[in-house]
Amino acid sequence: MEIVTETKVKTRNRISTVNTVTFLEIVYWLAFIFSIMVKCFYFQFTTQLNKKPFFSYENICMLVASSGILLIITGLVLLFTNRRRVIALFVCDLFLSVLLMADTNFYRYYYDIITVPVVLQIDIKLLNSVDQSIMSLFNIKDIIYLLDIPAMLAGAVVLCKKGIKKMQILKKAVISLLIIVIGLTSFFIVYKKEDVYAFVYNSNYIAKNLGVLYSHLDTTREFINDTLESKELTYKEKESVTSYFEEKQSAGSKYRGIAEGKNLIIVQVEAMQQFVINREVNGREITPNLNRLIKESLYFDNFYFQVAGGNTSDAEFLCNNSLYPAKEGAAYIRFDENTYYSLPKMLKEKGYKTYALHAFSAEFWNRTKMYKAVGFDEFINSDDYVMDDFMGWEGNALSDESFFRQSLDKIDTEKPFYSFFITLSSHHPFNAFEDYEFDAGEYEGTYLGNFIKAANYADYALGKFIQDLKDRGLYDNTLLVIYGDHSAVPKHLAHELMSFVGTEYSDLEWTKLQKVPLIIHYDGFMNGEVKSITGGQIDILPTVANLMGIDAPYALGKDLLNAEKGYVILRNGSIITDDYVYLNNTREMYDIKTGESLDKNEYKDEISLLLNELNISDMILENDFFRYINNILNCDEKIVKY
Ligand code: GP9
Ligand code: MN
Repeated sequence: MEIVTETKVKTRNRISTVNTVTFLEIVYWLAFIFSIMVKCFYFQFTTQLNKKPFFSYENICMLVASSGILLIITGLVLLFTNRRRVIALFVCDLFLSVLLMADTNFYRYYYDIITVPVVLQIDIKLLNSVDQSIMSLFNIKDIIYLLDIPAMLAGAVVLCKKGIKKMQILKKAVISLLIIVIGLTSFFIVYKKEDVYAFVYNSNYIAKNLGVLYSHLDTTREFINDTLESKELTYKEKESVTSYFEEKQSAGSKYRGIAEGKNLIIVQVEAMQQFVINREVNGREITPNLNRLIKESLYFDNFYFQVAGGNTSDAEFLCNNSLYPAKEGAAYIRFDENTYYSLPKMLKEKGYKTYALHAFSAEFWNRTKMYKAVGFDEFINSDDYVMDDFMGWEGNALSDESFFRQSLDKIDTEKPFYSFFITLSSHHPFNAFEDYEFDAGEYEGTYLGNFIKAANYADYALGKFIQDLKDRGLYDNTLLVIYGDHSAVPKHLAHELMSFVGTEYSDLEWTKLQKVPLIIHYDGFMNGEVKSITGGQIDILPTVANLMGIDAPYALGKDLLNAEKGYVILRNGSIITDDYVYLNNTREMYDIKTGESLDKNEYKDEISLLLNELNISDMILENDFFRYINNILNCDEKIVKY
């Protein structure tokens, strides 16, 4: 009798332990789903991909699609056996948390989500160079990504110790299938409603509408397709690229060759946005030297940066090749063995010596390799400079002043030359300028205030450089081009910039602020003229080529001095023209002057035509199109037919 009771008690105890463990495991799974959902939601809003009110139709769609993807992941993890499934769930939690945290920081700087090509281009050694920049992008609230990790770890340990309940294979398969089906159904209900591939692929649009998790799956699928796809263009693709260039009419030849045979100096200025030009703080000009130069130069005041995942390197790429940046990652890293039809190569054909100068590690952005492909004869980098003065970035980068001072001695000025200078001091996060002598007034101590100081310093160094050119007798026989590489103020600090320029935030106003200055100086040429045609960095090559008397038959950009209509296409598929702004993230369209909403359907054909430039550029880049062209360096050569 006693033995029977004891067995019953033992069985009851075992059942109750099993029930407790099952209960604990269910709580564990729910905690996983809840915490990842909260993190995804936080990501969508901290990046401002999605906006308040939280429960708008758009946000609910994003939420449903994200939960769908998360359920699919959960269903798949459930297929692991016993302890493995709890460990797998914890690993999943950890991986997704770290990924979302990295995405957040990456997005704050690059306005994009991390993709496989981006991960493949990370160079751990060079990460040290940007650690301050990365750290400055952290927000204390980002701790949300890590809050559950200790509890989830403790949960996994407890569950593994107590012994996970073995599940029958069939039962497990049914539950997991059910979860996956629910996940797939909720995802596809939303997916069906979205025209995610209308006009052009845009990972931000996808992330905004279907959630960051799906955006990752989508870009990874895209990467796998690209990797498996043949690198040979199909006949149809070759036809579309060749006919694009054949049909692209030269808009005219005004001012052709006015600087023929002269030297060419292009200076790409780090993070120099246009809003500091001709602006004062506390009665003092931020950029007095550039303002003075503009008065004796040709100035473009509707000139946008077009960079993507390659940031500074993309600006260089746009300028020297007149191609769009890569769809994913940096062209400098992914396509460093391509054949390019570049500005240095064109000038070399004319007997110029070509130099790229940048006082930083030669490996950064894979410049050594890429400059060879682009055709620079010499790359003068940090190894070639005496590190005698430090300013700005990370506190250990050569100052722009010293960079310019030393650079001109390294160029053979006896022969015609093209020198491409890339400055460095005014690099994000600008906190090295906190104590810099320029008084930023009410902006003192703010991010924007520090940028204003950095811009003032960059301007000071440029002023000295211009004086040096004059002293050496180079100023009057050189075509001097100065432009900024990309933005300085990230979107999450938009409020600082909006209050500085005295405008209310709107997507349209923010977009219109994404400009950089473009200054072209040539002795006596259009001095003091301001051109307001809309353009971007891709237009530098054809504009400069025309002034230097060179043909640029394979440039995707336009000659800003001959084009009739201005426009700029951004890598994310947004378009800005002289008349309107089309935002591919929101699919909204506005009259650029009045801000009035426009019906995008009325412009559908024009938008598709303009966005075709991105496809042409991608085909050229991804399939190394220029290697098909005979005699690449002979500008008069016709495109070969296939
Ligand atoms: C480093 C410099 C910075 O060489 O060009 O690049 P960024 O971080 O601005 O892309
Ligand atoms: Mn830069």
